Amino acid sequence: MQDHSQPLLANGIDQPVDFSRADALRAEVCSSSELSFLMEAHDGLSAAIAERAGFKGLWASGLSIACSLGYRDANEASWSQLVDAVERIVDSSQLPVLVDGDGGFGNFNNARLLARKLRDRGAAGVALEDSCYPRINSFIGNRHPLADVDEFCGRLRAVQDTVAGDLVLVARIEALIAGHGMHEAIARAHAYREAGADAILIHSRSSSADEVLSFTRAWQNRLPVVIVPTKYYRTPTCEYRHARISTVIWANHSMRAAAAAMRHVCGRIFAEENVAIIEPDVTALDELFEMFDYDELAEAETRYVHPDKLRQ
Ligand code: SPV
Ligand code: MG
Repeated sequence: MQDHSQPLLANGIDQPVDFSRADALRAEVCSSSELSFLMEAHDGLSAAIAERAGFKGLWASGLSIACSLGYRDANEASWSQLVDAVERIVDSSQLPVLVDGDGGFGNFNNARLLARKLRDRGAAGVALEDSCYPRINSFIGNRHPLADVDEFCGRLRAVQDTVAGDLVLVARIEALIAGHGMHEAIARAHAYREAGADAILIHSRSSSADEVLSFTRAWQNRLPVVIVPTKYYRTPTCEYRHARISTVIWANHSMRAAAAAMRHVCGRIFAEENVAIIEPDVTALDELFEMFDYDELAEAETRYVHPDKLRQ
């Protein structure tokens, strides 16, 4: 198993630096006074592309990873499949990765096992939501049973006792999703802070940011606030700065972009029975070779392969 306490180059070569990816994520989510952004990734390619776009951190989205595997976001993928996907994301960029851990795949014991495995694969943080196993994507249907507060606090405490300092722990509140209102959301935020969370993710399915912004006014940044504006996407980002929100997660947009692009390209190729027409729409092979540093491989071959056997 690789030691991920230090960042890695995309090709897995250690790079000496003096802080870990968890430190980098903590700086983004917990310490920075600037608004931070985490970009969704669901595989190595999406991670590498997000890094090149300039993002400082990644969100390993449960929805997007499930979609890319052909599963529903309903705990159909197992915790070990999630951990495997996260490893590819981690190895394909140097960015800190906050992993969507759903509810932790069970009770406190499953949650702490998941956290330990994510830490071992190089994740920088895990977000755990106060849902019941099996859970379903927050935007589907109206039945989202909330976990008992004390039981969920036990999950958070178990994770902190297992990986304290090695992973940033984000407690995600589903009270607004489940229709329980602001009072319940704030009460849960207090409880999760007591239980050792490093940040609070307040989730909302509203098409306006009003309820998230009213949460931040009541919460007063007792812990940093993370939001996911998938449904209230029209809100200008300056409103989040004004509300002193810590971190915005763009939660699923690379996966949705990929789905749209694949649908377009497949449709055209099927109709045309030819690929000439879509060549300008697809990434050049040389760009992909450059992204994954094929030059490094060629250079390594000159050191490790007998000169007579080198590829021309
Ligand atoms: C995910 O990306 O899987 C999330 C965020 O949990 S959302 O789908 O918006 O609930
Ligand atoms: Mg999710």
